[in-house]
Amino acid sequence: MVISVDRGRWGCVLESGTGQLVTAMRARELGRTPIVVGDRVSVVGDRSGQPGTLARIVRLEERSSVLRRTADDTDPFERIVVANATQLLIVVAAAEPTPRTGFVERALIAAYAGGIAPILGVTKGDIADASSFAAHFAGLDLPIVQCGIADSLEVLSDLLDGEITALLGHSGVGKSTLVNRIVPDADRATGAVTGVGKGRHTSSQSVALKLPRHDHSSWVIDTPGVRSFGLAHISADDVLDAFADLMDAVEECPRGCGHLGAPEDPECALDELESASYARAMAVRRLLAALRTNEAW
Ligand SMILES: Nc1nc2c(ncn2[C@@H]2O[C@H](COP(=O)(O)OP(=O)(O)OP(=O)(O)O)[C@@H](O)[C@H]2O)c(=O)[nH]1
Ligand SMILES: [Mg+2]
Ligand SMILES: [Zn+2]
Repeated sequence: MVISVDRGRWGCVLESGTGQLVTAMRARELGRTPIVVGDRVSVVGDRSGQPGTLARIVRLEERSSVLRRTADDTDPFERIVVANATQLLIVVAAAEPTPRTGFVERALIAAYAGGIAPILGVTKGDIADASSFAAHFAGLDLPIVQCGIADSLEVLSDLLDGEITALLGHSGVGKSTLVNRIVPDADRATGAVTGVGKGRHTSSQSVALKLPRHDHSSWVIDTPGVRSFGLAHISADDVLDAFADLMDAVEECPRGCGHLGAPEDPECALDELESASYARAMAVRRLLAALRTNEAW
């Protein structure tokens, strides 16, 4: 498993034997194939992990999930943020920086479209109350956990068990601070937010860290703060795919339905749903509307 990437060097943890950490380069035959944190790879050559040794990545395994983003919504160039994550912990601060619904909506879209289960994590509950912010996302079956420095991490810890969880959020929301609490020897650098409540982009690389004292193999992936989150190439159906009940319903939609409801899509079958499915459909529609706004936030 690739746990770090830095200027043409991949840090890999071997699955066989002792879980040795080796540094590897990408074999020439792989060309410029992107290899990202979370990827499963085959490594040959010197796998001792001794200082100064360099192994070779010769094969990239098929990915079970991908979190993708583009610089903005018109950018044709997709970047894979992490591979094989099973969960996405979308981290927002109750304040400093101010939470933005648009960012969370975009992160949710990327998670659903990428086959990754989202969780909303709220930090800095000690300086502001984020309950009205979190209420925007009711209806999606989205777990919402308080995980600031003043909160117990018991609930989050249960959610992380046996999973590969990538953290995603603006700079300064407290991702690395949280990772240091979850993995006490992670030693991730953290940086105070500026006077205007913006992060300093302290973390510049993604790193996967194994959780201690968990029965099942559990990982968290700290990522650099995102500035923009473009969603080029994601369609309404990619998002609906994450919701079996909604996917069934939209089979009845007219061709080309964008599922937004009236006035754009007056005959959308999501309008016919009832109770919890209807609530979920309306929450997903709010996400789809965010996808239509065509802005990187
Ligand atoms: N009051 C308060 N401060 C917090 C909390 N969590 C983190 N901080 C502070 O917020 C600042 C930013 O934390 P980081 O962990 O560096 O944030 P990050 O999300 O990793 O930022 P980038 O690496 O830049 O993306 C630091 O000064 C932390 O001490 C919290 O729950 N409450
Ligand atoms: Mg950080
Ligand atoms: Zn429809």
